[in-house]
Amino acid sequence: MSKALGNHILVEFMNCDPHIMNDVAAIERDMVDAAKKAEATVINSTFHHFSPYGVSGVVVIQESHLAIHTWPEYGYAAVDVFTCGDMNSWIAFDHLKECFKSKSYSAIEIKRGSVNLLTRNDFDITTMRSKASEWVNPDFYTRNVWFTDKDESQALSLRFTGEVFFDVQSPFQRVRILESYKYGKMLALDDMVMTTEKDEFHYHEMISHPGMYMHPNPKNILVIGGGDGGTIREVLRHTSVETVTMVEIDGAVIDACKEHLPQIASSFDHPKLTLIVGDGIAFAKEAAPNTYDLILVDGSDPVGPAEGLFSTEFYQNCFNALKEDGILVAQGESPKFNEKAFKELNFTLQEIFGTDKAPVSLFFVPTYPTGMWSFQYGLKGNVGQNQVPEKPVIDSFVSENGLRYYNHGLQTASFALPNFVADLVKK
Ligand code: SPD
Repeated sequence: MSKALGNHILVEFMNCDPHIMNDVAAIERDMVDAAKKAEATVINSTFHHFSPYGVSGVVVIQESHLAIHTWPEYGYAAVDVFTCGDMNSWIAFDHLKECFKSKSYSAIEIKRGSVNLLTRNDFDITTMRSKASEWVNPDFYTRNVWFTDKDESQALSLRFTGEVFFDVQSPFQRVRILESYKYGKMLALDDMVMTTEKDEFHYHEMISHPGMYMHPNPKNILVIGGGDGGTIREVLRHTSVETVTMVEIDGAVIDACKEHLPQIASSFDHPKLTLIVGDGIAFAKEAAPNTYDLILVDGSDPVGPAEGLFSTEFYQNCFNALKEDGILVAQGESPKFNEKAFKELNFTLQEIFGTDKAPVSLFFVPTYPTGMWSFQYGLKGNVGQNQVPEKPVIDSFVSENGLRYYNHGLQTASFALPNFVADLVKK
Protein backbone atom coordinates (compact mmCIF):
# COMPACT_ATOMS: atom_id res chain seq x y z
CA MET A 1 0.00 0.00 0.00
CA SER A 2 1.28 3.47 -0.77
CA LYS A 3 2.19 5.84 2.00
CA ALA A 4 -0.48 8.22 3.31
CA LEU A 5 -0.37 11.38 5.41
CA GLY A 6 -3.21 10.42 7.67
CA ASN A 7 -5.50 7.68 8.84
CA HIS A 8 -9.24 8.21 9.28
CA ILE A 9 -11.66 5.85 10.94
CA LEU A 10 -15.38 6.55 10.58
CA VAL A 11 -17.37 4.81 13.24
CA GLU A 12 -21.05 3.98 13.69
CA PHE A 13 -21.84 3.28 17.35
CA MET A 14 -25.37 1.88 17.51
CA ASN A 15 -27.66 0.73 20.33
CA CYS A 16 -25.77 2.89 22.79
CA ASP A 17 -27.12 3.97 26.18
CA PRO A 18 -29.40 6.94 25.26
CA HIS A 19 -28.69 8.72 28.55
CA ILE A 20 -24.98 8.70 27.84
CA MET A 21 -25.66 9.93 24.31
CA ASN A 22 -27.34 12.99 25.83
CA ASP A 23 -24.72 13.69 28.47
CA VAL A 24 -22.32 16.33 27.22
CA ALA A 25 -20.04 16.12 30.27
CA ALA A 26 -19.67 12.33 30.08
CA ILE A 27 -19.09 12.37 26.32
CA GLU A 28 -16.45 15.07 26.57
CA ARG A 29 -14.64 13.12 29.30
CA ASP A 30 -14.85 9.86 27.32
CA MET A 31 -13.60 11.42 24.09
CA VAL A 32 -10.66 13.12 25.85
CA ASP A 33 -9.81 9.87 27.67
CA ALA A 34 -10.02 7.96 24.38
CA ALA A 35 -7.50 10.33 22.84
CA LYS A 36 -5.19 10.07 25.83
CA LYS A 37 -5.40 6.27 25.91
CA ALA A 38 -4.33 6.22 22.28
CA GLU A 39 -1.35 8.33 23.37
CA ALA A 40 -2.47 11.45 21.57
CA THR A 41 -1.61 14.89 22.91
CA VAL A 42 -4.83 16.74 23.68
CA ILE A 43 -4.86 20.42 22.73
CA ASN A 44 -8.48 21.35 23.41
CA SER A 45 -12.04 20.14 23.41
CA THR A 46 -15.25 21.87 22.35
CA PHE A 47 -18.56 20.23 23.10
CA HIS A 48 -22.14 21.43 22.89
CA HIS A 49 -25.30 19.95 24.25
CA PHE A 50 -28.48 20.70 22.37
CA SER A 51 -31.72 20.64 24.31
CA PRO A 52 -33.82 18.64 24.33
CA TYR A 53 -31.20 16.23 23.08
CA GLY A 54 -27.99 15.63 21.16
CA VAL A 55 -24.32 16.35 21.68
CA SER A 56 -21.70 17.53 19.19
CA GLY A 57 -18.06 17.94 19.91
CA VAL A 58 -14.48 17.75 18.85
CA VAL A 59 -11.22 17.01 20.62
CA VAL A 60 -8.30 18.61 18.87
CA ILE A 61 -5.12 16.60 19.31
CA GLN A 62 -1.64 17.33 18.15
CA GLU A 63 -2.07 14.36 15.79
CA SER A 64 -5.36 15.83 14.35
CA HIS A 65 -8.85 15.30 15.87
CA LEU A 66 -11.67 13.16 17.26
CA ALA A 67 -15.23 14.30 16.49
CA ILE A 68 -18.69 13.14 17.47
CA HIS A 69 -22.35 13.81 16.89
CA THR A 70 -25.01 11.90 18.83
CA TRP A 71 -28.70 11.12 18.36
CA PRO A 72 -29.85 9.89 21.81
CA GLU A 73 -33.31 9.10 20.46
CA TYR A 74 -31.66 6.47 18.22
CA GLY A 75 -28.94 5.49 20.70
CA TYR A 76 -26.53 6.41 17.93
CA ALA A 77 -23.19 8.20 17.72
CA ALA A 78 -21.30 9.11 14.58
CA VAL A 79 -17.63 9.33 15.49
CA ASP A 80 -14.56 10.02 13.48
CA VAL A 81 -10.97 9.69 14.54
CA PHE A 82 -8.44 11.28 12.27
CA THR A 83 -4.77 10.86 13.02
CA CYS A 84 -1.38 11.25 11.51
CA GLY A 85 1.81 9.66 12.72
CA ASP A 86 1.96 6.40 14.60
CA MET A 87 -1.07 6.79 16.81
CA ASN A 88 -3.35 3.75 16.98
CA SER A 89 -6.94 5.00 16.51
CA TRP A 90 -8.41 1.60 17.35
CA ILE A 91 -7.45 2.07 21.00
CA ALA A 92 -9.73 5.13 21.03
CA PHE A 93 -12.43 3.12 19.25
CA ASP A 94 -12.33 0.35 21.90
CA HIS A 95 -12.51 2.83 24.74
CA LEU A 96 -15.54 4.65 23.31
CA LYS A 97 -17.36 1.41 22.52
CA GLU A 98 -17.15 0.48 26.22
CA CYS A 99 -18.03 3.93 27.52
CA PHE A 100 -21.09 4.33 25.28
CA LYS A 101 -22.25 0.76 26.00
CA SER A 102 -22.64 0.27 22.25
CA LYS A 103 -24.19 -3.11 21.44
CA SER A 104 -23.53 -2.93 17.70
CA TYR A 105 -20.99 -0.96 15.76
CA SER A 106 -19.17 -0.73 12.49
CA ALA A 107 -16.18 1.18 11.26
CA ILE A 108 -14.33 1.88 8.09
CA GLU A 109 -10.74 2.92 7.85
CA ILE A 110 -9.57 5.25 5.14
CA LYS A 111 -6.07 6.37 4.33
CA ARG A 112 -6.01 10.13 3.76
CA GLY A 113 -3.57 12.09 1.64
CA SER A 114 -1.98 9.36 -0.44
CA VAL A 115 1.49 10.67 -1.19
CA ASN A 116 1.47 9.00 -4.64
CA LEU A 117 -1.30 11.33 -5.67
CA LEU A 118 0.14 14.47 -4.16
CA THR A 119 2.83 16.69 -5.54
CA ARG A 120 5.15 18.23 -3.09
CA ASN A 121 5.71 21.96 -3.73
CA ASP A 122 8.58 24.18 -2.71
CA PHE A 123 6.87 25.57 0.38
CA ASP A 124 9.78 25.95 2.80
CA ILE A 125 9.07 24.42 6.16
CA THR A 126 12.56 24.21 7.59
CA THR A 127 12.23 27.32 9.79
CA MET A 128 8.76 26.25 10.91
CA ARG A 129 10.04 22.84 11.90
CA SER A 130 12.61 24.37 14.20
CA LYS A 131 9.94 26.70 15.70
CA ALA A 132 7.58 23.77 16.19
CA SER A 133 10.21 21.77 18.02
CA GLU A 134 10.50 24.64 20.53
CA TRP A 135 6.81 24.41 21.35
CA VAL A 136 6.03 22.68 24.61
CA ASN A 137 2.59 21.25 25.05
CA PRO A 138 1.04 22.61 28.24
CA ASP A 139 0.04 20.15 30.95
CA PHE A 140 -3.55 21.20 30.59
CA TYR A 141 -5.84 21.45 27.64
CA THR A 142 -8.55 24.02 27.01
CA ARG A 143 -12.08 22.77 27.55
CA ASN A 144 -15.10 24.21 25.84
CA VAL A 145 -18.15 22.39 27.09
CA TRP A 146 -21.42 24.19 26.43
CA PHE A 147 -24.83 23.80 28.04
CA THR A 148 -27.58 25.04 25.76
CA ASP A 149 -31.16 25.88 26.80
CA LYS A 150 -33.14 26.38 23.61
CA ASP A 151 -36.35 26.09 21.66
CA GLU A 152 -36.51 25.40 17.92
CA SER A 153 -35.17 28.82 16.93
CA GLN A 154 -33.28 30.51 19.75
CA ALA A 155 -30.97 29.50 22.55
CA LEU A 156 -28.90 30.49 25.52
CA SER A 157 -25.53 28.80 25.95
CA LEU A 158 -23.31 28.75 29.00
CA ARG A 159 -19.80 27.38 28.97
CA PHE A 160 -19.25 25.04 31.85
CA THR A 161 -16.25 23.46 33.41
CA GLY A 162 -17.34 19.89 32.79
CA GLU A 163 -17.64 19.24 36.54
CA VAL A 164 -20.89 17.48 37.41
CA PHE A 165 -21.64 17.76 41.13
CA PHE A 166 -25.03 16.06 41.14
CA ASP A 167 -26.82 14.04 38.49
CA VAL A 168 -29.93 12.14 39.50
CA GLN A 169 -32.88 10.99 37.44
CA SER A 170 -35.71 11.50 39.94
CA PRO A 171 -39.22 10.14 39.27
CA PHE A 172 -40.04 13.59 37.84
CA GLN A 173 -37.00 14.90 36.01
CA ARG A 174 -33.26 14.84 35.63
CA VAL A 175 -31.74 16.95 38.38
CA ARG A 176 -28.22 18.23 37.85
CA ILE A 177 -25.80 20.64 39.44
CA LEU A 178 -23.17 21.70 36.94
CA GLU A 179 -20.61 24.46 37.05
CA SER A 180 -20.60 27.32 34.60
CA TYR A 181 -17.57 29.57 34.18
CA LYS A 182 -19.49 32.82 34.25
CA TYR A 183 -22.31 32.16 36.72
CA GLY A 184 -20.88 29.53 39.07
CA LYS A 185 -22.77 26.39 40.00
CA MET A 186 -26.15 26.00 38.40
CA LEU A 187 -29.24 23.89 38.92
CA ALA A 188 -30.56 22.36 35.70
CA LEU A 189 -33.80 20.39 35.47
CA ASP A 190 -34.19 18.33 32.30
CA ASP A 191 -31.68 20.49 30.44
CA MET A 192 -33.28 23.79 31.44
CA VAL A 193 -31.37 26.31 33.56
CA MET A 194 -33.27 26.95 36.78
CA THR A 195 -30.89 29.03 38.82
CA THR A 196 -27.22 29.86 39.19
CA GLU A 197 -25.08 31.03 42.09
CA LYS A 198 -24.28 34.37 40.50
CA ASP A 199 -27.66 35.57 39.28
CA GLU A 200 -30.17 33.77 41.51
CA PHE A 201 -30.86 36.97 43.45
CA HIS A 202 -32.53 38.59 40.42
CA TYR A 203 -35.23 35.94 40.45
CA HIS A 204 -35.61 35.30 44.18
CA GLU A 205 -35.74 38.93 45.25
CA MET A 206 -38.24 39.77 42.53
CA ILE A 207 -40.58 36.84 43.12
CA SER A 208 -40.81 37.77 46.81
CA HIS A 209 -40.49 41.42 47.77
CA PRO A 210 -42.88 43.29 45.45
CA GLY A 211 -45.78 41.05 46.53
CA MET A 212 -44.74 41.07 50.18
CA TYR A 213 -44.71 44.90 50.19
CA MET A 214 -47.95 45.24 48.23
CA HIS A 215 -49.73 43.34 51.00
CA PRO A 216 -50.42 45.42 54.14
CA ASN A 217 -49.55 42.63 56.60
CA PRO A 218 -48.38 39.34 55.08
CA LYS A 219 -48.39 36.63 57.74
CA ASN A 220 -49.15 33.26 56.16
CA ILE A 221 -47.31 32.40 53.00
CA LEU A 222 -47.55 29.38 50.71
CA VAL A 223 -44.70 28.62 48.30
CA ILE A 224 -45.38 26.02 45.62
CA GLY A 225 -42.21 24.65 44.03
CA GLY A 226 -39.07 26.60 44.83
CA GLY A 227 -37.04 23.50 45.73
CA ASP A 228 -33.72 25.37 45.59
CA GLY A 229 -34.82 27.37 48.66
CA GLY A 230 -34.17 30.87 47.27
CA THR A 231 -37.77 32.03 47.50
CA ILE A 232 -38.29 30.99 51.13
CA ARG A 233 -34.97 32.61 52.02
CA GLU A 234 -36.28 35.95 50.73
CA VAL A 235 -39.81 35.64 52.17
CA LEU A 236 -38.43 34.83 55.61
CA ARG A 237 -36.57 38.15 55.69
CA HIS A 238 -39.93 39.84 56.40
CA THR A 239 -40.58 40.06 60.15
CA SER A 240 -44.38 40.16 59.68
CA VAL A 241 -44.28 36.52 58.48
CA GLU A 242 -45.68 33.99 60.94
CA THR A 243 -45.76 30.81 58.83
CA VAL A 244 -44.32 29.70 55.52
CA THR A 245 -45.53 26.45 53.99
CA MET A 246 -43.50 25.17 51.08
CA VAL A 247 -44.65 22.31 48.87
CA GLU A 248 -42.02 20.95 46.48
CA ILE A 249 -42.74 17.86 44.42
CA ASP A 250 -39.16 16.72 43.96
CA GLY A 251 -37.07 15.92 47.02
CA ALA A 252 -34.02 15.42 44.79
CA VAL A 253 -34.01 19.16 43.98
CA ILE A 254 -33.93 20.03 47.68
CA ASP A 255 -31.14 17.49 48.36
CA ALA A 256 -29.06 18.74 45.44
CA CYS A 257 -29.34 22.38 46.46
CA LYS A 258 -28.76 21.79 50.17
CA GLU A 259 -25.53 20.04 49.32
CA HIS A 260 -24.22 22.13 46.46
CA LEU A 261 -25.97 25.51 46.59
CA PRO A 262 -26.04 26.15 50.35
CA GLN A 263 -26.20 29.93 50.03
CA ILE A 264 -29.50 29.56 48.16
CA ALA A 265 -30.82 26.65 50.24
CA SER A 266 -30.03 28.42 53.50
CA SER A 267 -33.47 28.54 55.15
CA PHE A 268 -34.70 24.96 55.21
CA ASP A 269 -34.18 24.81 59.00
CA HIS A 270 -36.07 28.04 59.74
CA PRO A 271 -38.55 27.59 62.62
CA LYS A 272 -41.38 29.33 60.71
CA LEU A 273 -41.11 26.89 57.79
CA THR A 274 -43.21 23.79 57.20
CA LEU A 275 -41.68 21.85 54.34
CA ILE A 276 -43.81 19.34 52.47
CA VAL A 277 -42.31 17.15 49.76
CA GLY A 278 -45.41 16.51 47.72
CA ASP A 279 -47.61 17.61 44.85
CA GLY A 280 -48.31 21.36 44.99
CA ILE A 281 -51.19 21.04 42.54
CA ALA A 282 -53.01 18.55 44.80
CA PHE A 283 -52.10 20.66 47.85
CA ALA A 284 -53.76 23.75 46.35
CA LYS A 285 -56.83 21.70 45.51
CA GLU A 286 -57.22 20.53 49.09
CA ALA A 287 -56.20 23.77 50.81
CA ALA A 288 -58.77 25.35 53.12
CA PRO A 289 -60.32 28.54 51.71
CA ASN A 290 -59.09 31.92 52.99
CA THR A 291 -55.81 30.58 54.39
CA TYR A 292 -52.91 32.45 52.82
CA ASP A 293 -51.95 36.09 52.43
CA LEU A 294 -49.55 35.29 49.62
CA ILE A 295 -49.10 32.30 47.34
CA LEU A 296 -45.84 32.21 45.39
CA VAL A 297 -45.68 29.72 42.54
CA ASP A 298 -41.98 29.13 41.92
CA GLY A 299 -42.32 26.46 39.29
CA SER A 300 -40.27 25.46 36.30
CA ASP A 301 -41.32 25.79 32.67
CA PRO A 302 -44.65 24.35 31.47
CA VAL A 303 -43.29 20.93 30.54
CA GLY A 304 -42.94 17.83 32.74
CA PRO A 305 -43.99 18.11 36.39
CA ALA A 306 -44.72 21.86 36.16
CA GLU A 307 -47.27 21.62 33.35
CA GLY A 308 -50.23 21.61 35.77
CA LEU A 309 -48.93 24.86 37.30
CA PHE A 310 -50.20 26.62 34.20
CA SER A 311 -53.80 25.36 34.34
CA THR A 312 -57.01 27.29 35.09
CA GLU A 313 -58.06 24.77 37.72
CA PHE A 314 -54.82 25.24 39.65
CA TYR A 315 -55.14 29.03 39.72
CA GLN A 316 -58.81 28.84 40.69
CA ASN A 317 -57.75 26.67 43.65
CA CYS A 318 -55.06 29.19 44.57
CA PHE A 319 -57.64 32.00 44.38
CA ASN A 320 -59.87 30.09 46.82
CA ALA A 321 -56.96 29.40 49.19
CA LEU A 322 -56.03 33.10 49.35
CA LYS A 323 -57.46 35.33 52.07
CA GLU A 324 -59.67 38.26 51.14
CA ASP A 325 -56.80 40.62 50.25
CA GLY A 326 -54.49 37.88 49.10
CA ILE A 327 -51.85 38.03 46.39
CA LEU A 328 -50.74 35.35 43.98
CA VAL A 329 -47.33 35.61 42.29
CA ALA A 330 -46.46 33.06 39.62
CA GLN A 331 -43.33 32.38 37.57
CA GLY A 332 -44.69 33.87 34.36
CA GLU A 333 -42.27 32.75 31.60
CA SER A 334 -40.83 35.14 29.01
CA PRO A 335 -42.81 37.29 26.58
CA LYS A 336 -39.94 36.79 24.12
CA PHE A 337 -38.99 33.16 24.61
CA ASN A 338 -42.32 31.58 25.45
CA GLU A 339 -44.90 34.07 24.26
CA LYS A 340 -47.74 31.54 24.15
CA ALA A 341 -47.36 30.37 27.77
CA PHE A 342 -46.83 33.99 28.89
CA LYS A 343 -50.09 35.14 27.27
CA GLU A 344 -52.15 32.13 28.25
CA LEU A 345 -51.15 32.44 31.89
CA ASN A 346 -52.09 36.11 31.96
CA PHE A 347 -55.46 35.47 30.34
CA THR A 348 -56.12 32.74 32.91
CA LEU A 349 -55.27 35.10 35.77
CA GLN A 350 -57.41 37.88 34.28
CA GLU A 351 -60.31 35.46 34.04
CA ILE A 352 -60.00 34.37 37.67
CA PHE A 353 -58.90 37.57 39.44
CA GLY A 354 -60.32 40.22 37.08
CA THR A 355 -59.07 42.05 33.98
CA ASP A 356 -57.26 44.79 35.89
CA LYS A 357 -56.15 42.44 38.66
CA ALA A 358 -53.46 40.50 36.80
CA PRO A 359 -50.44 42.81 36.50
CA VAL A 360 -47.13 41.61 35.12
CA SER A 361 -43.71 42.44 36.57
CA LEU A 362 -40.69 42.16 34.28
CA PHE A 363 -37.12 41.54 35.36
CA PHE A 364 -33.83 40.34 33.87
CA VAL A 365 -32.20 36.97 34.26
CA PRO A 366 -29.03 36.67 32.17
CA THR A 367 -29.08 32.86 32.34
CA TYR A 368 -32.61 32.36 30.98
CA PRO A 369 -33.11 32.37 27.21
CA THR A 370 -33.59 36.00 25.99
CA GLY A 371 -32.88 37.30 29.51
CA MET A 372 -36.36 38.88 29.74
CA TRP A 373 -38.55 37.12 32.29
CA SER A 374 -41.77 37.78 34.19
CA PHE A 375 -43.76 37.24 37.34
CA GLN A 376 -47.48 37.37 36.89
CA TYR A 377 -49.81 38.48 39.67
CA GLY A 378 -53.36 37.79 40.73
CA LEU A 379 -54.65 40.44 43.13
CA LYS A 380 -57.66 39.49 45.22
CA GLY A 381 -59.90 41.98 47.04
CA ASN A 382 -58.55 45.47 47.48
CA VAL A 383 -54.80 45.02 47.19
CA GLY A 384 -53.22 46.99 44.36
CA GLN A 385 -49.80 47.15 42.79
CA ASN A 386 -49.38 50.84 43.64
CA GLN A 387 -50.12 50.51 47.36
CA VAL A 388 -46.61 50.39 48.69
CA PRO A 389 -44.78 51.56 51.80
CA GLU A 390 -42.83 54.83 51.86
CA LYS A 391 -39.36 54.83 50.34
CA PRO A 392 -37.42 54.91 53.66
CA VAL A 393 -39.15 51.70 54.80
CA ILE A 394 -38.07 49.80 51.70
CA ASP A 395 -34.64 51.46 51.62
CA SER A 396 -33.81 50.27 55.11
CA PHE A 397 -35.11 46.74 54.38
CA VAL A 398 -32.90 46.65 51.27
CA SER A 399 -29.79 47.80 53.06
CA GLU A 400 -30.31 45.70 56.20
CA ASN A 401 -30.66 42.59 54.05
CA GLY A 402 -28.01 43.51 51.49
CA LEU A 403 -30.41 43.09 48.57
CA ARG A 404 -28.78 43.39 45.17
CA TYR A 405 -31.71 43.62 42.74
CA TYR A 406 -34.96 44.75 44.34
CA ASN A 407 -35.41 48.37 45.49
CA HIS A 408 -38.13 50.96 46.07
CA GLY A 409 -38.07 52.10 42.43
CA LEU A 410 -38.56 48.59 41.07
CA GLN A 411 -41.45 47.95 43.46
CA THR A 412 -43.69 49.84 41.03
CA ALA A 413 -41.45 50.32 37.99
CA SER A 414 -41.12 46.60 37.25
CA PHE A 415 -44.83 46.66 36.39
CA ALA A 416 -44.30 49.23 33.63
CA LEU A 417 -44.45 47.22 30.42
CA PRO A 418 -42.93 47.83 27.01
CA ASN A 419 -45.73 48.42 24.47
CA PHE A 420 -45.36 45.05 22.78
CA VAL A 421 -45.72 43.23 26.12
CA ALA A 422 -48.74 45.32 27.11
CA ASP A 423 -50.30 44.41 23.76
CA LEU A 424 -49.73 40.71 24.38
CA VAL A 425 -51.84 40.75 27.55
CA LYS A 426 -54.60 43.01 26.19
CA LYS A 427 -57.85 41.09 25.81
N1 SPD B 1 -36.74 28.76 32.32
C1 SPD B 1 -36.66 28.96 33.74
C2 SPD B 1 -37.97 29.14 34.42
C3 SPD B 1 -37.85 29.46 35.87
C4 SPD B 1 -38.05 28.35 36.76
N2 SPD B 1 -37.96 28.58 38.16
C5 SPD B 1 -36.69 28.81 38.68
C6 SPD B 1 -36.53 28.33 40.06
C7 SPD B 1 -35.80 29.29 40.90
N3 SPD B 1 -36.13 29.15 42.26
